[in-house]
Amino acid sequence: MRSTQILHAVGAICVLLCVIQVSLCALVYKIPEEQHVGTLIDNIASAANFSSEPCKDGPNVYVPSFQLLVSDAASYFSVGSSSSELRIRRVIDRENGCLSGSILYLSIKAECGPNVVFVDVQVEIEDINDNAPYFPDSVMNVALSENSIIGTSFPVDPAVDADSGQNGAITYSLWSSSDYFHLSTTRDRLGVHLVAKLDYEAVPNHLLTIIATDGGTPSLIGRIFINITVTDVNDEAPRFDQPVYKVHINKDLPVGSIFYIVRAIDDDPGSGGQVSYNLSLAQPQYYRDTFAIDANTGELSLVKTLQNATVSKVDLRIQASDNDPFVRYSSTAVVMVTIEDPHGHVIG
Ligand SMILES: [Ca+2]
Ligand SMILES: [Ca+2]
Ligand SMILES: [Ca+2]
Ligand SMILES: [Ca+2]
Repeated sequence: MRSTQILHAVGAICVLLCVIQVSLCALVYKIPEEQHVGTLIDNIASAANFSSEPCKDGPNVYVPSFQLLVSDAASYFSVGSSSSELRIRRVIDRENGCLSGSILYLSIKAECGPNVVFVDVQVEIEDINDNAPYFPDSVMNVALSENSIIGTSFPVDPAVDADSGQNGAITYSLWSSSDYFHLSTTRDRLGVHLVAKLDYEAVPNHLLTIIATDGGTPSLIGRIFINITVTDVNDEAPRFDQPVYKVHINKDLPVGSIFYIVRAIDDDPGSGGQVSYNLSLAQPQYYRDTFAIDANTGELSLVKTLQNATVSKVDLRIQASDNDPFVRYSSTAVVMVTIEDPHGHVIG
C-alpha cells in the first residue's frame, strides 16, 4: 500500500523500450467493487517511477502530463493530467452486466518532452457481498390432498445470487420448523416434502417461509412464502354424541309419537359431512316394523302400537352415514328402549 488512500497495488513492472524516449510499465491493482466516485487508487507517476518534476531537453523545459487513453474500461477511471492520480470516476458494479470480466485494462500515457512512458494498468475488481439471494417468486401456492402419502414432495424454484464465490453460495432453511414439512436440497434443486399425515379437519392451511442465506460476511438473505392448502377427502365417519342411549317409553304411546332424538356429526365438509340416519338391517324385523328414525333429523318415532308388546326391552341399532357419492362412512349406536306400563312398571 502506497498510502492509506491507495487501494491494493499488486505489482509494478517497467521496461525501457527505447534508450531515451519510450518505455512500457505495467501496474496491477486489486480493488473492491462499489468504491465511491473519487476514490484514489494510486499515484501513477510515483508507481511507475516517472518524475513529476519538470524536465529539460536542451534549452526547452517541459511539464509532465498524464493521459488516460481510450479503452472499454476507461470510463470508470480518471487520471489527473498533472497530479497523475488514478481515481474512480464511475462506481463499478461487478454484477451490472456491463463489465466483460472482473479484470479491467487501462493504458496511461505519461509524457515529459521527449520522454514518454506507456503505463499499462490492470485493475482486478474484487467481489463484495452486495446482492441478497433472490427467489423468482416471493409467494408460492400449493394444494395437497389430505390423503397425500408421507414423502410426497413438490419442487420450489431456487434462489439466485449474483455475487461470486461464497458471496453467492446459498443455503436454505425454514424460518420456523414444521411438524409436517421438511426441506430437501440436492445440488441446485430445492424441494419440500411431507413428513407427517395431513388432516384437513385439523389444519387446513400451512404457511412455510423458506430462507435463502448466502455465504458472505455478513450474510444476506432472501425469502419465499409457501402457502399450502390442504384439500379435503371424505375420511371421517359420522360420530354419535353417545354410543348408547337409554330411553323409557310407555306402552300406551300413540303411534306416530316422537320419543327421542339422536344426533351424529361428521367433520368433513360438503356431502362427506352430511349425515343421514337409518335403522340397522342387522336386527329383528319386529324392531324395524315398530320403530322408525327420520333420515334427516334423527327423530325416533313409534310406527306400530306397543299394546301387544311381549318384550320389555329393545336394543334398537341405529346407523348414521355420510352422503359422499364415492366413499361412504357409517357408524352405529344402540338405543336401549325400555317399555313400561302406564304405572311406570316395566312390562313383562
Ligand atoms: Ca450475495
Ligand atoms: Ca458483488
Ligand atoms: Ca365423512
Ligand atoms: Ca376430510
